[in-house]
Amino acid sequence: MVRPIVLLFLLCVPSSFAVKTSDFKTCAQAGFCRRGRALASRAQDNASWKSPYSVDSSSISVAPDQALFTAGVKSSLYPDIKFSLDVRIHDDGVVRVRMDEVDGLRKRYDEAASWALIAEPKLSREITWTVGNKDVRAIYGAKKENEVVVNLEPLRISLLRNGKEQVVLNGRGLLHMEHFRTKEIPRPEDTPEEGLDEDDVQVVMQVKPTAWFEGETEDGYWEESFGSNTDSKPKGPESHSLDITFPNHGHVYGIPQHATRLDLPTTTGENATYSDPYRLWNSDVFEYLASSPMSLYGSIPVMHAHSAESTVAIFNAVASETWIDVDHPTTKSSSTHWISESGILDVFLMPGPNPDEIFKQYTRLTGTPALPAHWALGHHQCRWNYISSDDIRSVQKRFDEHDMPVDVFWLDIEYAEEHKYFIWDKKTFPDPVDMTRDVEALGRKMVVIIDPHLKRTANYPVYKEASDLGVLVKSKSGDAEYEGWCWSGSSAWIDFFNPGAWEWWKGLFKTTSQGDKWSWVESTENTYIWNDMNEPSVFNGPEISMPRDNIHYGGWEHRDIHNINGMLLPNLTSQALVARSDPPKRPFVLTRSFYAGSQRFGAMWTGDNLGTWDHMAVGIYMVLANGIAGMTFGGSDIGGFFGNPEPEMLVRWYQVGAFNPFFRAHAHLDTKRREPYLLDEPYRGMLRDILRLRYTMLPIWYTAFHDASIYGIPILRPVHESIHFLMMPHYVVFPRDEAGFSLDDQYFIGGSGLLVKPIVHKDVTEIDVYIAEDQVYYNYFSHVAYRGSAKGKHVTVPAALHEIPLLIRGGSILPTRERPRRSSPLMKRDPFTLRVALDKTGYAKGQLYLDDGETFSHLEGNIVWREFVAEKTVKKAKTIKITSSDLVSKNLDTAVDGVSLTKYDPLNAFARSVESVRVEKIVVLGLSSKPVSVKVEGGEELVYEFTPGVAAEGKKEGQASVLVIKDPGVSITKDWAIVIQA
Ligand code: NBV
Repeated sequence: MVRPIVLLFLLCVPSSFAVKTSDFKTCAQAGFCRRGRALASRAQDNASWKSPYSVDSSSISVAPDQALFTAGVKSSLYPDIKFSLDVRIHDDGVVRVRMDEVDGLRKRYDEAASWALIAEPKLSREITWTVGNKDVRAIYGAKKENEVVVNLEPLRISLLRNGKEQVVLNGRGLLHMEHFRTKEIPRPEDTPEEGLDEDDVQVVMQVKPTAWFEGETEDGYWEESFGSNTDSKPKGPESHSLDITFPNHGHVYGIPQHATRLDLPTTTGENATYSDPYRLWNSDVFEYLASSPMSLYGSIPVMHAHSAESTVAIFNAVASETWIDVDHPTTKSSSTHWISESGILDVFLMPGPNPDEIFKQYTRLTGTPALPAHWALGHHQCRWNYISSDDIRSVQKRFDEHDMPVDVFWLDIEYAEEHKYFIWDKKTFPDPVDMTRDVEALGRKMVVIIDPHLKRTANYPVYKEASDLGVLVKSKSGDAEYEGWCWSGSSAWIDFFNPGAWEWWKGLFKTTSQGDKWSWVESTENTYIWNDMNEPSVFNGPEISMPRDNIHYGGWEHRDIHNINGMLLPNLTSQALVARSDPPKRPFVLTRSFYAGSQRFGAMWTGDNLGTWDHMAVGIYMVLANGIAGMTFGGSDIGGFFGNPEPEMLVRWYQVGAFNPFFRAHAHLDTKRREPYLLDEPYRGMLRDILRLRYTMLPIWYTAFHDASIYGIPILRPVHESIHFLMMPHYVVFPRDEAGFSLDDQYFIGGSGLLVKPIVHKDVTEIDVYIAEDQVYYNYFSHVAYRGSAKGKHVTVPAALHEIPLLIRGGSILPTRERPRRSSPLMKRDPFTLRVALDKTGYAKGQLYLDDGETFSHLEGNIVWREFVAEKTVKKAKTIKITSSDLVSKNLDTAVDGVSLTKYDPLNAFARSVESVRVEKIVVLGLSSKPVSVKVEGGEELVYEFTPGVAAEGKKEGQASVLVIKDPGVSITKDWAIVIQA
């Protein structure tokens, strides 16, 4: 049922079913990008091109005892303009380079890093700079392997490892920081332009661009129009650009979010895949393309550069619109060019030298992904819109009737009266608290949407209070509230940069009355939040967003902060959810817009995808790219937001979703209902199996999330190397295997050893999976053993519609819970199964992390964290012993919130509460012969079944042997050993 109010707003969005590219700028339509690219092509055409920027050697100052030096920088273009440079080396080897304009006509925005970083990084005390005539340099690292060199004239900064350049800044001489200037005085014969006041014309500096470098004309300096919108650009030109070269790395990844491959295709050079640079400008792109460098909802300016020798990464902490050109001048090198509209230059160089170290370096800067509540890893059922509280009840009933597990029901914007978020539409949701209680009764939760636009009407308390507090974004005059058009009609936006908004926003989510302040008494502690439209999306704004000359707290223009604006809403909302209960519970906030550091606040999804095979595929690459940039808790709308997927596509899409960290089905208002129980057989049964599979694997997912929250390792890892439990994406897992550097359609789940290759094409019955090592991999379902090769090998894995290509890497132990339940909280006391997949030497290892799944008491040591090891005992080589022991974290420098988990009491309150939870089955794959005895050490003989392996003729693969040990009677919290005597 579509009510009239909805129809009204549907008219506001384009009606065709393909992106309207004309709604969004190309580089050529953005003045500063055009200028930046033109500068690069002038440089390319000029063999004697030399950067005009140099360090003023008389100004170099080295901080005593610290790896920090500052200097003045000059540009031969504008001798009167001063810049400052500061280069510092953190105690973990990360190098930070900052450049700003000094004593300029205005101040440049310099706070982007402060929103992304968790703390001011500590500088190394062990490094000293050597100041020479031509350069300033520092050598550091345990083996003195790293070196930073700052060449003075022209300015060029490089980071070397073992004498080889890893990253070079301004090596191509494209560095440019457009200084603030005053608009040129009009010539007497010209009519003074409207809006030009006396101040504008008093100070006249040399404003003509320096032709060889800046071009002939003032291209788009003072005002720009796009469509029907005009950007008044009161500060004039202030962009900066920088070339960042990776002379020894042929692959670059990251800079999400774009709908493209993980190994970033080129944007310049002869065979460029795309003609425009990658754009970072958080945007609500309606029906986005499945392959494009266009901006999407979130922006993380983080790039990894990789080669078989090393990995290095950069984080460019800029919040304004940024375009990035990517090229590979040779197959072994990458060159990139970053062009940003405003702000200072603030670039972090992460030396690696491998992806594992990069993740640690990056998460030390911006934080680890928050450990979500356990239920958040379950299956989420969403739709725009469930139309009433009875609709929710009946959907819940039907899931239960069909034995399909689900943890969360979601409500989109139509729950809110006139799209006044928080305020229930009582015609359709007369009893919101009762409805939520009905959902809670089965351990489930509700997620409700709260968009950032506030309907401008005095009878809406949230708007009224925000307006009274003066915490709304202002229009370009700086005085009046900005008014734009969104779902709620005439709307205003909270300025979360204003600290005055913070406590007030947190108060709104209290479920009890707060006196004269409005609070959400019609919600419960199981009402969680979805933040959409936070780019922000503004229907009548330029490029469906806010005017760049809008004013935020501190007088900053929207252009300066746009890409971080979206992260503030989930930041404050997650704090609000923590603050509403005592003891606090872990928050859940889904955000569409994000920036570096957003991983601290919750999950993201890839927005309004289409129900096409291409979109299904690109969703995987996007989740991987977001993951390596820290935003690990991600997923795409299952089924595609737009369209009506045929049953085959829907089945495949659920298979993809079940192997994404965030597993949510969602659909547009105009689509047909497609809840999994609505499908006919055999599809319905297939969907039930997939949902159940996800639930059996929740212990694996939760352990992986815990890893990520501690170590900063992405949850989806495009494939992996070492025999230890910390593993990653193909280039991360096998960093030396060139054949896998572009692989993004198969990946490992956390450190579990599970390798999955979801099917994203129609009519597939089998598929090639790449195994990068000489190791045995087992089919999760059939136990067929595939043998890889040190040179890399493709194996063929069955993939009919009901089958998911899912392999267990030899050497892994996987904990699962195999009793189907309606929701994950109902599984809390269920027993575990351990799948032991022996490697070619008869060894395997795995881990299991458990806690109460909802509070923060895990930070006080209320956890169960076990390591399982299966190995041949030294004395009796024919015995395999599977042991369970407490896992002690070995690397604690990224401990959560400063709480070290090195030691925890194995008899802590949580562990005691689950000590009766046992292992009900152990499945051992790959034993060479039938055991003569299987017993718990020091105990009775156990019941077991053994099915011998069958080697396939002429091939190295065949059916693995399977030993099933029934009910070994051991507790999941205790130490024990099971001895398998061959
Ligand atoms: O709130 C309605 C939708 C939502 O369902 C979707 O997931 C968001 O990405 N929302 C966008 C606004 C309108 C989209 C056409």
